Amino acid sequence: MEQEFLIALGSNLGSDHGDPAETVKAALAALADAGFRLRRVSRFFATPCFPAGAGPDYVNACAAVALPGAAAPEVLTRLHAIEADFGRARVQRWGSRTLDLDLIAAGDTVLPDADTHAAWRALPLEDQKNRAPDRLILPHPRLQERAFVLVPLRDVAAGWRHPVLGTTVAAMTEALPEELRQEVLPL
Ligand code: PH2
Ligand code: MG
Ligand code: MG
Repeated sequence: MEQEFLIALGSNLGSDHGDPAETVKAALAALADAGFRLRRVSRFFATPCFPAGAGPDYVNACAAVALPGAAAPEVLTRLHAIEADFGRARVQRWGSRTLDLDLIAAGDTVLPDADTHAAWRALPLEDQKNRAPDRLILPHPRLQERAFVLVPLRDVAAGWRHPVLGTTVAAMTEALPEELRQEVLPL
């Protein structure tokens, strides 16, 4: 079967396409225009900015997509091109953004290798703020902690199993503290 890519979409500033929700909607159209096959798209959710107080609330969503013949690096290149089209400037880590497209997973691919993946997963929060990987790490090393990723992801890939942790999206979502899950509100 074709590899399936899981993508997280987010905006907390809006863009030429409109407010954050309209921007996320336009981004889905842009993905299709760029050759992605949108297999499943989640509901849109309003989510408090992480870290708290660092900016306006986000609109987040997730999509399960295919890009025939492409592997993860090519997908990432296309996501960055769409972000640039939407006026995304990479100013500050975790800063506000017109459009953020994150590659969360590529089937059961682990990149660059299990040890490096474990090291990034274990990175303390203080270091996370200052250190960004210069290589593609898959699955996304923080996915299991983030309600704004997991709750939308559950709409499109509840049964996807994390290739390192061995748990499904449904189980990872259930494992989140209740108060974090409840902050993620369908629009
Ligand atoms: N993305 C970030 C930083 N903080 N907070 C929310 N709620 N949603 C996001 O998508 C998000 C964030 C960096 O990409
Ligand atoms: Mg990003
Ligand atoms: Mg992001």
